[in-house]
Amino acid sequence: ADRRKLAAGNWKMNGTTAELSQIDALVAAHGDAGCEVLICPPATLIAPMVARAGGKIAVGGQDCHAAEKGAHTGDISAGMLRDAGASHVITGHSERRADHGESDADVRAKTEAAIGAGLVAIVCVGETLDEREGGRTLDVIDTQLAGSVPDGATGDTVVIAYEPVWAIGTGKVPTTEQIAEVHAHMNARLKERFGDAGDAIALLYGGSVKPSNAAEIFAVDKVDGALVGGASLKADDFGGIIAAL
Ligand code: G2H
Repeated sequence: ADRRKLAAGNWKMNGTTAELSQIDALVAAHGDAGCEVLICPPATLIAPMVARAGGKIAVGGQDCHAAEKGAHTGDISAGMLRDAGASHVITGHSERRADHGESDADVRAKTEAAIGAGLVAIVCVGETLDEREGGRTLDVIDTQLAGSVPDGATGDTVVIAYEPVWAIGTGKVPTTEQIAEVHAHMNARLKERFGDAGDAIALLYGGSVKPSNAAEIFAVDKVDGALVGGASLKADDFGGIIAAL
């Protein structure tokens, strides 16, 4: 199946209105890139970023609540993200799993809510260093995929990001063989469960992607793009990654 190519930036808890100017440079240089370009800023910047991007770059959330609305102080629903102009939302990022104790069931509920609201969910999975060294990487990926990805997922509703926890913000990057092994495994599992629709689910790699290693990573079979943290904060760096895809 044809899988979409996506360069996604995850600003995490970085950025104020002053940093919205990064969008102008990205739009100017890469608004017509041959891949989808997405930035997931803090929720406070979604609406102004949508306005500034003028449809040239997609904007997404970093998390959503599983419920549509109600007494959940501080939380934001998928429908609210959509209302603010978002087209995507990240679910199950390892920082949410670790900092907020999100389980696979939580991530699945959030992902269902996201799809229900018309958003594309970028579901994150990945092993810790202990799990990799214990030879449990593929088992962990299987458990997270089975638990976090809802029934009925398709290439239009879900993207999977493989982010080895030990490679996030550390500068450590897996070998291309390690990335290839996990991506081939994920594609096979998704095909098993969802058939052709599963084969169409795009697979991103995330964890210390930068302009200098992007081309090598994008050359790996079944790597359809990247989820980029630190290097997405500067338009020059993110532009270099987009150009490599
Ligand atoms: C992994 C990634 C973005 P970084 O979390 O989701 O961050 O590129 O800074 O390692």
